[in-house]
Amino acid sequence: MARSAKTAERSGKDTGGKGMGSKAMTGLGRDGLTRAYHDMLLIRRFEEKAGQLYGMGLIGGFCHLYIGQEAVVVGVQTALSAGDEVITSYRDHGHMLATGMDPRGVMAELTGRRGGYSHGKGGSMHMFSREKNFFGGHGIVGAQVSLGVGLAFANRYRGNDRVAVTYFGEGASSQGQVYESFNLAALMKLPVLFIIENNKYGMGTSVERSSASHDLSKNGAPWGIPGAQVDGMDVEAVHAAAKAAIAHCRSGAGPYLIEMKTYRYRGHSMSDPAKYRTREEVQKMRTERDCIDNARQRLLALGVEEDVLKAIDDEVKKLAQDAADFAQTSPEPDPAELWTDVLAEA
Ligand SMILES: Cc1ncc(C[n+]2csc(CCOP(=O)(O)OP(=O)(O)O)c2C)c(N)n1
Ligand SMILES: [Mg+2]
Repeated sequence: MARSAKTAERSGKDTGGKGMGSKAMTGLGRDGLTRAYHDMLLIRRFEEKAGQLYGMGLIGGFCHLYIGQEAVVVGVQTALSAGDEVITSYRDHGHMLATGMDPRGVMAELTGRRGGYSHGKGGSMHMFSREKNFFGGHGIVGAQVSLGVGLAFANRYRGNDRVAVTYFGEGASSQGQVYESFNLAALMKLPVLFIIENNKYGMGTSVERSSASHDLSKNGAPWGIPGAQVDGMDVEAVHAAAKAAIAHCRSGAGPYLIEMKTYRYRGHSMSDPAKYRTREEVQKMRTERDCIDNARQRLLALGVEEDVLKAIDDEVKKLAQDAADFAQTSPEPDPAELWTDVLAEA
């Protein structure tokens, strides 16, 4: 297991950068990579549209965009099996779309409309889908890590073979409850995959300034949790590492930790003074390391026609526009619903 994750790490590093196409990997295969390209592009276009709606004043409250990080969630999702569970932070729109949730329902939740996943009462950070095994959407930094371990505990208790994937940022990775969660997961050998999305910054604090650990994949080492560091801008490297890690978790060997080295292009949330990094740094990542451009180059190198990629571009643009239209026409919640769906009666 550890060896295959390391291999994924190496291949991610080897193929990182602009010229990826020339060293095409076939970790996902041509069809799988085409699908991943579609899914990453859908997230990007959806998020761009959400940014526009926010600018028009149609989205209230918080809104954290996932632009730049798409390869992480898409690469991991391609490695999951039916029934596996996902939980994440407030930067969650990409995770929802990757699990197959309907873009209309997600966007309508952002605009606070009745057609949204939480009937317009949850907003960007609070959406769930039992059907797709998506457990939110959490605004308290690090809280989803403990909850993800709880999901894994429930699976162990019920005797099924499901794996729970819990995503969190590198900022959250220094939180106390994360280490409590590591301890319990390792002690009970729970089937949980911890994914640290290291996009280099908490709100405005670089990881160098917030973490004494500089290889976050080793953060579970005191509890014997194996880890891998992966190029999170390379969807195939993410897929390969996640596949090996999930097999480890499902085999009963306990938790696994992957640090995905990624980057967010937009601000932390919609208001961000952006004083903590230079424009050049962002631009360099966008032009040299973009996960979608790189997948595109690789697909062309594999012989996929420009026309096929153009059709995907057109399709996802339509899906994002359709979601935006729905999110503006779906009615607002009825005031009579103020107290419904607030508490679950057990
Ligand atoms: C317990 C708690 N402390 C502080 C905050 C405020 N806060 C919101 S996001 C954030 C930064 C988290 O950074 P990271 O975990 O790297 O995730 P990213 O935003 O980069 O996805 C902070 C400090 C919070 N929501 N919850
Ligand atoms: Mg971060």
